[in-house]
Amino acid sequence: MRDYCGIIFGEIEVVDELIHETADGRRFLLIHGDVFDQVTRHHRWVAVLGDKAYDLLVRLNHWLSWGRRKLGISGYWSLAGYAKRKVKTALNFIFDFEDSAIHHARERGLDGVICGHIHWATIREIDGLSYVNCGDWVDSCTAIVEHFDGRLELVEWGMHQTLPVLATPIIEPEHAEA
Ligand SMILES: [Mn+2]
Repeated sequence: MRDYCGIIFGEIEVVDELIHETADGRRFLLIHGDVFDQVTRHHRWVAVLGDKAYDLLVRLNHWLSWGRRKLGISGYWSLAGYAKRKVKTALNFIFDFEDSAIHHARERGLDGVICGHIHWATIREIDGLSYVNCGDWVDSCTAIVEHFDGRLELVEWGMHQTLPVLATPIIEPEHAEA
């Protein structure tokens, strides 16, 4: 997609990254996040293998969902999500990714980072900065919304209830004055 950077479709401009200021004055680095992924950066073949495995899990889940519906079990359940929660290496990968993203945001003097890439939705505080991941729309079906007061919330498609917001607004003195 980087080949399309700079292209504008109506009100939508394709950019590599953006500094987003929320309504309450917090500054976030808005970025896809692959730059924080040591695997895709240094071990291309592992990334390709992982991509194929993920595709397979999403496909298997399609049949599993069908079976669950036939059995009258309601609600969406993600096999890939289950695998990610259970496999220690996957969790370590997620934590390394989050740390790398937060480290990058801190170096740039920002309040946090909003990214995606790893298909793992969350809003967390890490060492005083906000780590926000929108997840994905192919399996977990999650997104991040900003309320008019600047509060960020993780929303899940098809769920009546939304996940609790773990990020508390951080207003730095310099932003409060503005
Ligand atoms: Mn990606």
